[in-house]
Amino acid sequence: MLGNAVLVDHAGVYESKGVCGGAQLAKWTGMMQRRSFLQQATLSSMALWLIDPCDWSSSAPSDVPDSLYSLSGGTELPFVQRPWPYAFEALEPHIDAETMRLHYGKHHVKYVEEANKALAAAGVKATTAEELFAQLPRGDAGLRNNAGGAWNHDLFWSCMRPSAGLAEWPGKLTDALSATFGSVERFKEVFSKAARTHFGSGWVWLVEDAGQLRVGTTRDQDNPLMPDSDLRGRPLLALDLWEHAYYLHYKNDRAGYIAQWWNVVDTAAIADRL
Ligand code: MN3
Repeated sequence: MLGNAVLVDHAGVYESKGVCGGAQLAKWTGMMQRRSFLQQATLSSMALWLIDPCDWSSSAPSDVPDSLYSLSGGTELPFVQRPWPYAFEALEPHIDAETMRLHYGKHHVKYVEEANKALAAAGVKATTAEELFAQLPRGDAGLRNNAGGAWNHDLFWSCMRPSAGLAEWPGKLTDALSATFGSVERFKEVFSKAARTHFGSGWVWLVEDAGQLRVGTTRDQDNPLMPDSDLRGRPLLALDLWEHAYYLHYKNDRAGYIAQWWNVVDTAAIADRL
């Protein structure tokens, strides 16, 4: 299915053409005249998705089968890479377009392909993400890393949205983070420090575990749904700490990447997972 995705926000209007085709790269065009028209139409300054058949937060495109990405979602294997929902340039300057093209179009594609091959070869069946990761043997590194890579990146994409950082943090998320960490700012400090100090490749997470929010990291493509990972819980927010996620733009400045990433974090998506 092809379609146009239009995002209206503080910064203007992004129009993506053909992004739902998956292989086609979206083209970003700033359309200030249209922005002005839409603003005059008394649309909120909050980000709004319009005419967007690819919006992950609403209904999925009808020709994309459910895959095992949702938590306890009753979906099934194989993994299917969901269409990229907006222009790759739309996360700039915080996340550059070339990094996104490679990350989504090469790295994630490969994880999905290899995960499906390995899962089929091993005869693994699962109907939820929890069920899948609960049964992956630690000894099968290929299976574990590729299935983790397929799933983790899908969550990562859904944690970001153009200009998301301009929106206020949802009240229930603010309350939950404040109850655990003291404040949203303190949570961001804890999360960022964990990300900066993680050695080597991996991920940093905000998880919910038995009613408690927790921040921690995992190695390689491990995730908190794996029983023997370094962090356990239900993932609410994920940040990719592999160098391929930032090296083209930030080089060795992981701290800079982490600091800028907050500008594209979709806090409404985190709140939805609470
Ligand atoms: Mn990655």
